[in-house]
Amino acid sequence: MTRTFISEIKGLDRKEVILKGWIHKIKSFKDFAFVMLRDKTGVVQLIVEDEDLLKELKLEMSVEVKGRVEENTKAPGGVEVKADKITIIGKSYYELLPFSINGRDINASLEKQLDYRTISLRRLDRRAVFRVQEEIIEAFRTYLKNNKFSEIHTPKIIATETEGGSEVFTVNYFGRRTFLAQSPQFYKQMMVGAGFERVFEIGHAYRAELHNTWRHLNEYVSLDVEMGFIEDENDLMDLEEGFVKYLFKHLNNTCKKELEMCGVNLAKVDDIPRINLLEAQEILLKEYGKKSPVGNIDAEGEALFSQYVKEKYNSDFVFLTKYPASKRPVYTMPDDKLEGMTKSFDLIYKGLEITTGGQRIHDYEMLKDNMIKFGCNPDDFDYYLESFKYGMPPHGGFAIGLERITMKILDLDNIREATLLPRDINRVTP
Ligand code: AMO
Repeated sequence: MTRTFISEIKGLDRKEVILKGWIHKIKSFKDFAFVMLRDKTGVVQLIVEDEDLLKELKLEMSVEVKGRVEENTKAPGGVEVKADKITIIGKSYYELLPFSINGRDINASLEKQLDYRTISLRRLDRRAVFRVQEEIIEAFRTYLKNNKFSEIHTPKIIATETEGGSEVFTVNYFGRRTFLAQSPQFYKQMMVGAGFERVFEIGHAYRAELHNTWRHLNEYVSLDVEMGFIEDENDLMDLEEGFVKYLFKHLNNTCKKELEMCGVNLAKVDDIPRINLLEAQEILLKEYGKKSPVGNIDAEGEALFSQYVKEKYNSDFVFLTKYPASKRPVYTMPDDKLEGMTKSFDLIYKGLEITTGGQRIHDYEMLKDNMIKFGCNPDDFDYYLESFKYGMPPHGGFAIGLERITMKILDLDNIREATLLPRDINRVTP
């Protein structure tokens, strides 16, 4: 007899089954007990009468159950299993669980939940976050493959920084100073030029952020896209808007139970407003008296502006466009109509930046000149620049932070809740 998953027992009335899983809850009565058994697909009620066995059972042990399925409208989910034999196959060695796995609330700090990550993930509501995250990735991959994108995997140990700034980890590579990739930026562009035309990557990115905030990690998953032969950055915003629409439909189809568990209702996404950064700054000043830093909007401004967009356009999303060249990396394409600005954008979702993107400089001479203007030595980037000598097409792309979009979709308060095993300034274990 092979193992049956809990999700498969409905409809097997009176059949013998073998189930495997963890002891989720025990409710004892005079002559028997209801033992809730949990596996990756759900929870089912077992009826256990063997008193000696019941004395041995402890929450979270793993067990194998041989029993008979009984459909019963009074049982949770309309089905239960009369257990004939339960074998303990994974013993427990704890005295007290660190927190509740079967209760409505966990009643433990986020730090404690992360310290005991494999235990907190046993909670259905904590694991639901990662079921949703898995489907975000699935949707990203399917949507892009349907649009002729190829999946690539690029190195995370790299010779030069790609995003500028000081947020870069160094790696001692056989005595040579190298870096952990802040993003696959250069390689995704190079692969467009190598003939793939349209590429995407789902991979880790590293940022040596010195601060501990609700929205920053030191290692995060970047959903990267790069597309050749574009007209301008609007093609990229069209692509991302199409993805978000597809994603919400996909999640409503595949994660109904998990969204419900997290108390989330995902409304259909309409067209996303595209607003020039300077205009957004003026609106912030006029409507909220909020001053913005030169060429940017800070976290408070992002939250206020989202509020404005929600009221005016009934949208949780907004593209901010045309950031100044001084605030964007060296590879960003300047805007030919707006002096000092670039063909770039951010996507803000419920008050948080979840994406940066834009058109890139594809002309070899122009890119080399821009590097000099930015104070970089083009020789350090020869491996990157080389690919621009052979007819690099106009191109651009964007990157979505996986944990950020997961956090916002599920209305979580801290990015670590949407990270399986977070790396932050204080944490490198588990
Ligand atoms: P950027 O640096 O803005 O752009 O990063 C893109 C997106 O990645 C996420 N992100 C982070 N998430 C968690 N913790 C962090 N420390 C962190 N840093 C960034 C955010 C952000 O919007 N190469 C460009 C993208 C491109 O133009 O294609 C880049 O990396 O969601």
